Amino acid sequence: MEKTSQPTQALTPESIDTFRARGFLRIGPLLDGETLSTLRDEYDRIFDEARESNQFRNLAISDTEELEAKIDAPEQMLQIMQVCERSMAFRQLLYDARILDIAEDLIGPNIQLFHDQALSKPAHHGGAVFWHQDNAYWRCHPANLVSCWLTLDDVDASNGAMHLIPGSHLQGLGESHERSPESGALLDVGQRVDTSQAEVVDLPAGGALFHHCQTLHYTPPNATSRQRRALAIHLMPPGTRSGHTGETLDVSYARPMLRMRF
Ligand SMILES: O=C(O)CCC(=O)C(=O)O
Repeated sequence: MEKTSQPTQALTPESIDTFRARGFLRIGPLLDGETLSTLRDEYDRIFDEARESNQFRNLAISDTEELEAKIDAPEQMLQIMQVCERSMAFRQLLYDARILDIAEDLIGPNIQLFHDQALSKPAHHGGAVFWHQDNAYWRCHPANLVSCWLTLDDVDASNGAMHLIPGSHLQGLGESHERSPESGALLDVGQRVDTSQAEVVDLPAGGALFHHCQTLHYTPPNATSRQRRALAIHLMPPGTRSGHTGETLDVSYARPMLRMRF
């Protein structure tokens, strides 16, 4: 754990104001070439292993354990939770000052991991992640979590860049997002979203975008010949409670403290 008493200021006051008003902030390039190359290798290894051991989900289809169903589905929105428990490189990334300094400016000096996840849209048949607010699923209190979304490939609208609605974090949709009873796939709340307001954030490989846990966002399918590998690190102040259990999300190997200031 990084232990330091000197607060840093990674963002300008204008950038912090932008995040507060709009619910997201494009950082742009964040990872250096060596880190990017290591993480790409590890990402591919983790996905190969996850396919072999059937330890991944395809969010584009109903929640099934059947490997063939997941692999043979026409659309692939592949998710692996807690890559930081499968790879030291991804665990080390959690403590990266380039990420934590920005998070500190957005959620305060004490930072705990909620969880991380790898989100892969393969070339040609990458599936969408429908419009949603993360905290509609998580129901964390207080709703003061921030996600760092990192891209390991160049990402634009054609291969799955994030679309976000500015200011949408300021009000919840008032309902949780359910899974479709027919397909089990995540329900698209798009019909309740004024998508004309959406902004698309392009990122280079090694780029980062931070968004608030209530910001409405969506990523489109990937029909290009370019894969889109991404990673989301979800961060929270210690003491955050689960709305599902009412319990504090205690510090553990799965949810380590990443930064504390004394
Ligand atoms: O990577 C994606 O396509 C979706 C990511 C996402 O929804 C998130 O980070 O909350």
